[in-house]
Amino acid sequence: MNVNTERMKNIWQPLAGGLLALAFTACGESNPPAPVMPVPTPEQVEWHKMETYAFIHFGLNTFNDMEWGYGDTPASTFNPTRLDCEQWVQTLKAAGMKGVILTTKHHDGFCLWPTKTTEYSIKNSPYKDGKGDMVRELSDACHKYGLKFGVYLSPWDRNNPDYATPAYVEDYHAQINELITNYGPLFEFWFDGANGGDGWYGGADEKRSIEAKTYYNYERAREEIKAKHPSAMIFGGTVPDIRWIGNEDGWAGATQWSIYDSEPAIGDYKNSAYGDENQKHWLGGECDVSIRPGWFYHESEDHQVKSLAKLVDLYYRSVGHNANFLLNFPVALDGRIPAQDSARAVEWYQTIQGDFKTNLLKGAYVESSSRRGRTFSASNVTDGNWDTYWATEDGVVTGSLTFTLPTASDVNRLVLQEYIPLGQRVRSFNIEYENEGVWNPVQPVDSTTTVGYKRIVRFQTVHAEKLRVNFTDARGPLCINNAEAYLAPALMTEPVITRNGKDEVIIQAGDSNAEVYYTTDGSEPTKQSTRYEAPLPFAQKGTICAIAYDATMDKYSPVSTLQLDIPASAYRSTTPAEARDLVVDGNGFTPYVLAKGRPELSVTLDKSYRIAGFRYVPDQRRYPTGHISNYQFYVDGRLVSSGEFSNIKANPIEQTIRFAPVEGKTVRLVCTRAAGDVPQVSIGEFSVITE
Ligand code: FUL
Repeated sequence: MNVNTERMKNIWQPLAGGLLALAFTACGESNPPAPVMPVPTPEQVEWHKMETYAFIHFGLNTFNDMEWGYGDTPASTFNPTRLDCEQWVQTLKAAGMKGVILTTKHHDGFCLWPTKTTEYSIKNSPYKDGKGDMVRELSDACHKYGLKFGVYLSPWDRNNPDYATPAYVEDYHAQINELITNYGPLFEFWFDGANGGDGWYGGADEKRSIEAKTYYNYERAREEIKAKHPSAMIFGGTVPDIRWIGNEDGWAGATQWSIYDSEPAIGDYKNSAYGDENQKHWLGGECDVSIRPGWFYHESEDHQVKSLAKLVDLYYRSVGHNANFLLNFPVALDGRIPAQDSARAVEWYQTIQGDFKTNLLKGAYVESSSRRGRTFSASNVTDGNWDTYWATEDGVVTGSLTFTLPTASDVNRLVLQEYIPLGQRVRSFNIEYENEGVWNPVQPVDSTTTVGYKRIVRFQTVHAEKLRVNFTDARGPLCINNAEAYLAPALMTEPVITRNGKDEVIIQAGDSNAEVYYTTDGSEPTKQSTRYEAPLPFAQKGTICAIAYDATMDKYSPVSTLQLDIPASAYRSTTPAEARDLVVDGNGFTPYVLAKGRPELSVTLDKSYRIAGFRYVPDQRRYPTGHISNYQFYVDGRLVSSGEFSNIKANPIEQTIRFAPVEGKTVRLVCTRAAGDVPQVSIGEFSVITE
């Protein structure tokens, strides 16, 4: 089926539903509301229902401590010794994941299955003496444990000598065909959008440009994939079923339409976090994020596994914002998901389950402001049946649902779902609660705009006898199929520690009721440690550890740690001079924009140090000027390091470069290339690492 036929199917299916509705009318019931276009295919609806699934990044990069291999790393370096796909799948299952997507080939071109298209694959590695096949092993394990399986196949290939010519496109399509033919049902096919241009390309070692919209022939790929896997969702490319949410941080906007345009999809992700109700195509949002800073495993990030609080917050800002959550697990060199990552993921899932343990609307009495006949009555939103819904009459786009709780309870979460087979409608709503006969609005954590497949609203705990949801605007009659309310236990978030340009350490707790305690010697703080009251002067090297403590619940947050190198006051001057205050102020949101013709920053320190590396925090603003992708670093005029900040455009996290220590007083960071070849770059933060 081509894309257009498929889209016609989207239109006809709800219309066929309309015919069925006539039958209802004959029995004295009302018609279902007409669909509000666009609507999802049944396959897209099934995908929405998955909510959380996992990514696995594993390959040659793992063994070479890289994010974007250049395509020249020998296949012989791929050598996991204790590889166990069943361990991955058991972990992911215990973390509530419904499926897993494997990087079968990343940008370096190395294939994790014995492909016929290239020698750059697992068959030329020591793993199982070249007889291994990771795609088979993982798909088998998924099958065994009941997880769905999907593949990531990078279109950009830095190894293939034919890249950028028609011959590579044939190889690429042959790879797609091997994957769709030999490994059982796929739920998702991931086309990555990255292309930095340069690569090894069989020894050519050059930059190659392609026109991504036409070069890969995504339309043909779609037909081939859909012919064998009709329910597989296609991510990326020119004819996708779902869309990248536009960041690699794992969040979707609080206003989040599953509507967006797919032409031209490539590169047009500016408003993707929010979707656009005025566009033509149903494209649900997928939030991808790694459980660590990088997508691939790096020993240096062992201490940077995302905190429980961070992951829980991301759940609410992805699944709770009408998007799916794709959480990445970097597999380590031994071939296992590291123990602390597994434990964190399971702890995360248990916390989410704890938040949604007892539905306070179960058995509630539900009244609606109006309804569309008996079939579409308000009680449908609490009957646990996804396919029954409360609907309003044609032309009625506002309305309310009032729930009388079986017993008055404390409550701080509300889950709402729209019946999306008929389209996404709700534009805005608000929530009120009644206690002792008085109605008041709840205080939500973020805005109450769209609903879509699922909206979870977090609000400050209230004691409620009744709850009311007022739908204040919609694109058509309301169709709400589910409502649930919960009391989620408090989760103590770890404090955020920063040092500003005046060399003061500032520690902020996530919860305003919490007390903060800290240490400056690297030891774990408790409530017996020093209590944080005001900014703490700290013009020296050291380690600050802090915890939040809630005295009423006697509960600690996880510990946060900040390693501090030489103070801002040691950065005597910079060239350009105006950069100084911006790049050492501890705030990546206040960047210094480098001059166009001369993208470099020089820093003179107060004295000579043994310099062992540097840190560069890219511009953290939502629309950054640009990031350095390739750099040179000089100490006292001597070039000591040069290279690439891989994947910095999509994932602009702090970049740490280390080298053998050199004595020096002046350092210089030169941008030799901007990520995405933009005309100008900026620096959020810059600091040296001293021995
Ligand atoms: C990006 C890639 O460049 C990263 O390496 C990673 O695979 C991520 C999921 O997509 O675009």
